[in-house]
Order: sequence, then C-alpha cells, then structure tokens
Amino acid sequence: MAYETLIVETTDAVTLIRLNRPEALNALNSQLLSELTAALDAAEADDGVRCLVLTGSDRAFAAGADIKEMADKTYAQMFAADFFGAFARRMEQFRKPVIAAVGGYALGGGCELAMLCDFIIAAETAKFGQPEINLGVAPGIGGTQRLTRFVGKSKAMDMILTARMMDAAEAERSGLVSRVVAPDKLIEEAMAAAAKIAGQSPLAVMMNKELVEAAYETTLSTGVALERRLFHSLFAFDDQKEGMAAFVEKRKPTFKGS
Ligand code: CO8
Repeated sequence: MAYETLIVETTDAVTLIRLNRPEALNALNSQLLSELTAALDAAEADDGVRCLVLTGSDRAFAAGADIKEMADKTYAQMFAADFFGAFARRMEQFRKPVIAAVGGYALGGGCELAMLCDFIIAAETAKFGQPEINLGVAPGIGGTQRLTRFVGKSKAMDMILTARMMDAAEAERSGLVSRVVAPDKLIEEAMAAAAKIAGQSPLAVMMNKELVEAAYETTLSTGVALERRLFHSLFAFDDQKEGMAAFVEKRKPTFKGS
C-alpha cells in the first residue's frame, strides 16, 4: 500500500515504519493515524513480520497531535469521533512487538505514541515531554497514566504541570527508555534489537509481551498466576521442544511459530 505520511519497509521479518511529515515535525493528524493503523493492520496480518520499529526523523519522533487540525474542533465533534480512541486501542491491542526509536522531539501525542510501543530506544538528542498544559488542555492518549507509571508521580506531575522536557539521559535514569545510543546508531540499534526478537519463537514473544503488559493491569498475585499458566501452556508448542532440544544439543534453535 502507498502511504503519504509514512515510509514503510520490511526487511528480514522486521517492519520499519518511519513517520514522514517533516513540514510539521511529524505531528499526528488524522491522515497519519489512519495510515499508521493500516500499516499496523498489514503487519499484524503478515506472518512474515515478527517485529516492528517505529521511528521519526532526526529532528522529531513526533511533536504531538496536530494542533492546527484540532484547534477549531468542538466538544461534540471530539466526543462523536472518539478522537484518537480507535488509534489508541489499535496500538494497545497490537500483538506483535513494537520498538520506538526516538530521536529529537517526542512531545504530547508523540511521547504518548512512544509509550504505546513496547519499549523505547532513544538517541542522545531525544526530548520527551507532555506540554499540553501550554495549550490549555491535557494529554489525551494515555500520557497522564502511562508517564506516571513509567517515571513515578513526582516527575510526571513536574513534566505535565510545568511542561518541561526530559532529555535522553534523564529519561533513561527514570525508566522511560530502555537504552540511549548515539544519534547515528539509533536505527541500527533498534533494528538489531528487532532482529533478535524476530529470531525468537513468535508465539513465545507474543505471550511474553502479554505477560509484561499484564503487570500494569493486574495485581501481583493475579499476574504471577497468569504467568504460571502461560508458562505451562508454552509446552504445547513445537517451539518449546525445539528451543530446549537446541540448548541440549548445543546448536541454534530454528523456531517455526508452531
Ligand atoms: N501540530 C501541528 N504543527 C506542528 C506541531 C504540532 N504539534 N509541532 C510543530 N508543528 C509545526 C510548526 O507549526 C511549524 O510549522 P510552520 O513552519 O508551518 O510554522 C513546523 O512544525 C516546525 O515547528 P517550529 O517552527 O515550531 O519548530 P521549532 O524548532 O521552533 O520548535 C517545537 C519545535 C518545540 C517542537 C515546537 O514546534 C512545539 O512546541 N510544537 C508543539 C508541541 C506541542 O505542544 N505538542 C503537544 C500537542 S497537543 C497533543 O499532542 C495532545 C495529544 C492528545 C490528543 C488526544 C485527543 C483525545
């Protein structure tokens, strides 16, 4: 499919999606979000795709929701359209792993989009923020909830109420990002992580992803019980037999996703 606001390439089971609205620092407008939803649908349906990397440009991952598109909307329009609701749910329900590779600005909806991914690798140039308060609004794609879970109440309040940005070093220190790399190594590092994931059993990858997500949604005892059940269920797959046989035979496993 041809996209106007994205560049999408698949290489060796990894789909790289690059947000591509340079004139607006990749601000998330309706067209971009519907194209991103279509790209996610296509990647989910393609058995050849095992992992995704979502990135922007050197200057901006995404500078937020498109303020120019939103400025004149009424409450009735926002409510009736469930503005951004469908997209947020699509990301939340996506079953394959998505790595955010963030360079430059990840602000407002851009920071929220990065947090909707499974983990974030940041370039040293990355800047994260939820500056919606400057516009007289609030984060609307999960920022108040997810940022607080990532960095804790004090830093989340500080960022959301003062609109200050967090640089990459602080974001790593605070647990918002998993690693920080040189800007010219960002895509290489994210693609290498994605390739590593793509080489694992896709069934085990999906279950591991579901389990980590469950840690946010459930109590510890419910999460641990779910983990034990899913751990047991992994023994129903050929990939478990292959993974353990390969270890015993001192060779590399070949996972088939069965
Ligand atoms: N929306 C639309 N256009 C934008 C946006 C944006 N979020 N950000 C930047 N642009 C445009 C600018 O208007 C400018 O366009 P033009 O050249 O036509 O004037 C171009 O991108 C370049 O931007 P700047 O000239 O401003 O570049 P600077 O380097 O001077 O500044 C900044 C970069 C600091 C990133 C600055 O552009 C900025 O502050 N941008 C806005 C950041 C922001 O406030 N983001 C939050 C938006 S609101 C939001 O995300 C809410 C999400 C929840 C919605 C959910 C609904 C349920």
